[in-house]
Amino acid sequence: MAKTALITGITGQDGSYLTEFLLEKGYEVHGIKRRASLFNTQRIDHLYEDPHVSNARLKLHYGDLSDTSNLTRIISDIQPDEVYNLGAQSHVAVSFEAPEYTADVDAIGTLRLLEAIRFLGLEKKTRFYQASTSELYGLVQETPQRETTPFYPRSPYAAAKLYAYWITVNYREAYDMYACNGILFNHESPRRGETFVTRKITRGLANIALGLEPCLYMGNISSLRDWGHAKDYVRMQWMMLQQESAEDYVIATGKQYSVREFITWAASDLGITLSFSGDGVEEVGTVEAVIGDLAPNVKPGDVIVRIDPRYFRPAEVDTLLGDPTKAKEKLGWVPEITARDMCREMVVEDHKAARRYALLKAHGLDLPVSLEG
Ligand code: NDP
Ligand code: GDR
Repeated sequence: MAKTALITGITGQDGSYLTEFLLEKGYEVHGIKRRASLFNTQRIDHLYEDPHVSNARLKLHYGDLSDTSNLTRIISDIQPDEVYNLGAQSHVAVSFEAPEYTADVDAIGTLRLLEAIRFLGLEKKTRFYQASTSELYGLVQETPQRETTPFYPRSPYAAAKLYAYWITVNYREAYDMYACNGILFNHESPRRGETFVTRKITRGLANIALGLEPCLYMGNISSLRDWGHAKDYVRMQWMMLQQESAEDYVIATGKQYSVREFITWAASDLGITLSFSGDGVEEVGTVEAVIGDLAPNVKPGDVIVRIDPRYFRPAEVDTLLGDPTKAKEKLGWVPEITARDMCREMVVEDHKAARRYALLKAHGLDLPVSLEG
């Protein structure tokens, strides 16, 4: 019998890669999507089969992590073997603007799912994965961060995820549920949301290269992150649910780079040599040289990166570096894609998109490029 999985957040970056992965493993995959006024399933459209086909293995349900009865009904109907709770208001900066909503969805939403599983008597059948985060470490107490490093959340998002982390541990201990936390460090891909820093950079610089945007406006570019590829990380989410006992794992690469370095990589993938000068909000990125034909609209001397304090956060997480030793030793997991290669892949995809857009523009179809960051 094929296993059945339920994924919250199926329309997001990780949801789409996990769906691909589970379908390939033969699972029947159910996903919860939110009702939106525009289509929001672009990341999984390539996987979606005509629902009128009787053996379709991907099924979508309308729902929301803020809606208890809806979650309970979906879980009751599906009786899943595995639940992956990836749904969240996942943007740290946005959580300062919408703290209560973030707490409701990211913290209480997790409780709603766990309680639905328990209430329906599925606590011995259904395995539960919680998308925990390196943001829990916030103001870091130890470097590198591992499973035993104390938490110190620095945002409403991280505080909400702290509750979700502990309620998952609590349901494991109180009800003997197979429930575990993946403490995942930042992971990216060409499917990353456009307002997270890596994608903002690759998309912004590709647009600048083709004359669609004048300049990239950034926040704290000294910030240090441990970036991996989402494809490597969803494999680990599944592995965590296939063990004899439920445990929590740090998933990271063990390597750290600054946002400034990532900008330099992305520029270089477009043939642009960039140098940074100035301090604080006065810092700028200036073009030194351009080689090749990927950036016809950029020339030496152009300032294409500036700092805009609006992207600074009320409380910042300056540095994160994970220690994935436990995942390597216990599960044999090793990340296969480096941050540098991932950056290249993202630039290639965003440059393709920018070229398509520039072509439309050249033919009089001038759609607005969103400059939101
Ligand atoms: P995304 O922001 O790409 O996706 C979030 C998903 O959650 C989307 O499908 C979104 O739907 C859905 N969602 C948002 N609000 C609700 C709600 N109220 N009810 C139901 N679904 C909702 O995130 P990622 O794929 O990058 O991350 C997946 C999970 O992993 C998140 O929980 C995130 O916090 C966590 N995480 C991510 C890391 C990363 O670096 N990517 C690292 C560590 C943890 P819609 O498409 O309609 O917006
Ligand atoms: P993060 O990711 O906050 O770590 O959360 P993000 O890519 O948003 O920021 C990383 C770092 O870059 C700095 N930064 C900027 N960030 C954004 N978004 N835009 C900017 O213009 C900018 N300039 C500098 C940030 O200040 C920060 O230090 C992500 C999310 O996916 C969470 O859901 C997840 O839990 C964590 O990663 C691990």
